Amino acid sequence: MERTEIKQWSLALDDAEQSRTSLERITAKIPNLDLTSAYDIQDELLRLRCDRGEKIIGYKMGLTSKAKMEQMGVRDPIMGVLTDAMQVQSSEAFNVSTRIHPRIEPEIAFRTKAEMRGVVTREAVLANLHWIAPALEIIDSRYTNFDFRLPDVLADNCSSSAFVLGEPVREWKDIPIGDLPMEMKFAGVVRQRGASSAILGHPADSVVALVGMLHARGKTLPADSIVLAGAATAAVALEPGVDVCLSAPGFADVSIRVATLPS
Ligand code: OOG
Ligand code: MG
Repeated sequence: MERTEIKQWSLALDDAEQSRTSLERITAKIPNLDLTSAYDIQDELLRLRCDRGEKIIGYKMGLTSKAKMEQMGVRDPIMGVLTDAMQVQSSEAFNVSTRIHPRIEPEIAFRTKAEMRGVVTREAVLANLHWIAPALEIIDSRYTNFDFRLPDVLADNCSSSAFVLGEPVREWKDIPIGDLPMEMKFAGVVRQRGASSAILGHPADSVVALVGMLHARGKTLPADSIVLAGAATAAVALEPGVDVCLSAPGFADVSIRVATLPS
């Protein structure tokens, strides 16, 4: 794809996000959009955000569980970039009207220590962590009806929108990270129930996959990155006024207050 076209699509996606107006997936117009161009659009999109002062603080993996692959109809894991502007504090209210059609999903977050590159093992990932925390990710596709193919979602920075981290745990050796029950509640009622094993068999393997995917693009995972491993269950649409909470044994509950629409 031509440089000017890469720029145009990144501007269109950025504008969709800022104006909260969805657009038709790119592949409806360009059915053979290749993955390299898709990642180039993602890179350009991040450049626009960084030009506005945002800082890259980590990465997210997506479509790493069967539940998500089935929900979205895309069967390949994807990676996107997290910026500081996407992080929401549990104490703040999240206003749904600042997004197009936000959904929420239960995740595990890692904070890595040293830079990682190339082929790494699960053990190497687990030995290179500052902490592990439960997390809620709010995704918001810039495509109408969340209708996308693999290249579209990559171009759209994998529907990244916001995330809230739970209390980090530094001494996690006694917590079964690889098979952790996870429950996402809406106003106290369980809406999704799953386990961290749904995330590529073990959520640390999602970091392994991320480092491999970055390597394939000539990149490394920087030191001190936050990584969201991918949702353990399908995502659920946020509802104004309905608070969402994620419980996982060994961790404090993490919740997000969802504000009602402004008048
Ligand atoms: C793509 C983002 C997927 C996950 O955890 O699987 C994702 C989407 O569902 O719109 O973040
Ligand atoms: Mg996710």
